[in-house]
Amino acid sequence: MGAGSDLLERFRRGDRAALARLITWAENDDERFGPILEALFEQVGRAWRLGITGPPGAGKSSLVNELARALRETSKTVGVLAVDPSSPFTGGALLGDRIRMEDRTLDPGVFIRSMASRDSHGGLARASVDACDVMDAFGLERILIETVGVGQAEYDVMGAADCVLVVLCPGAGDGIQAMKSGLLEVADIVAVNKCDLPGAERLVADLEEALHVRFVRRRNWEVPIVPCSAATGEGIERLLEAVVKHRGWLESQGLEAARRLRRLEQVRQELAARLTQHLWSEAGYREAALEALGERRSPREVSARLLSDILGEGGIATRKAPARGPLTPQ
Ligand SMILES: Nc1nc2c(ncn2[C@@H]2O[C@H](COP(=O)(O)OP(=O)(O)OP(=O)(O)O)[C@@H](O)[C@H]2O)c(=O)[nH]1
Ligand SMILES: [Mg+2]
Repeated sequence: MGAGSDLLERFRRGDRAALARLITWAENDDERFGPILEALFEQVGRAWRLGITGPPGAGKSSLVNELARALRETSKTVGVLAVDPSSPFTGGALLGDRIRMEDRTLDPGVFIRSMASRDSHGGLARASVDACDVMDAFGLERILIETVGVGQAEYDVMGAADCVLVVLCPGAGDGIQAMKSGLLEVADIVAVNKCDLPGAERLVADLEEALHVRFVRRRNWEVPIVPCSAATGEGIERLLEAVVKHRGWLESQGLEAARRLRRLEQVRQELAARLTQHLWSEAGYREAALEALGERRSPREVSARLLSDILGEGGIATRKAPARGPLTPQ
């Protein structure tokens, strides 16, 4: 891994091009990425990760820009990851984000990266976590992850964050709609952006009601609703205060344990993805399934048969790997 160790050395010296290259490797699921992440992993865990999601056009990028500016005023270094699952290439939306974040891009204390995936949605979530991990290991102290909150892929991406900020704005649907879409369920903090526009107060009131009806308290964290405006700068300080307060709360609840549970979920997803991939493309189960379907059997029956074949005599379950401990050298 000659190229890899050279890259690692440059990364450790603080070379941003090396950081960018590593994220590209993560994005492409390049085989050189794994060993490097492993070598860096001891450095991972110092950064604070804030996920920012919400409907299209709510002002997520504008808020990220404002939050990055405010964080830079407190001398924190900032990494920004804009994840766009819907755009397989660097399309118009991402270009728009780049332009809006332009005033941050000249600052060496800020690293901005857009990411999209040609791969499955699961791949995107994994690549986002990987990208956050390398930014963390690079020494960036605050990581802002932006994604459009519309589907499962985006929620999976939010699984990388310590704190999820849901951005809504007047005109883009009311609080009930946000609740129906499941957005509020992932929120640790709700920002009502564009409070310089009419309708913001009404939205805040709607949300307060919605949050009280269904999610009176999530565990013992009360989700704050913060009116703000990325355009005027109003409320940005209060937003950051809410983030800091949430961090304090999470630490009091056991930050390490919470992070480990998230890692556990990542392992589960990774395992499921790799296992399915293996069964499908290497172990011949795709063909077996296709054949059984040709005999007019239901998908449920076909999966049950395949599963019993996988887990049966000579299959995974009889190898007793878990009892021995999967990570114990044989
Ligand atoms: N009046 C007003 N306009 C805002 C505010 N924040 C953002 N905008 C405008 O809203 C539009 C969308 O802002 P973005 O920051 O791109 O929103 P976004 O949520 O990142 O959008 P996507 O990434 O495309 O989903 C832009 O035209 C912004 O200038 C605000 O606080 N007040
Ligand atoms: Mg955006």
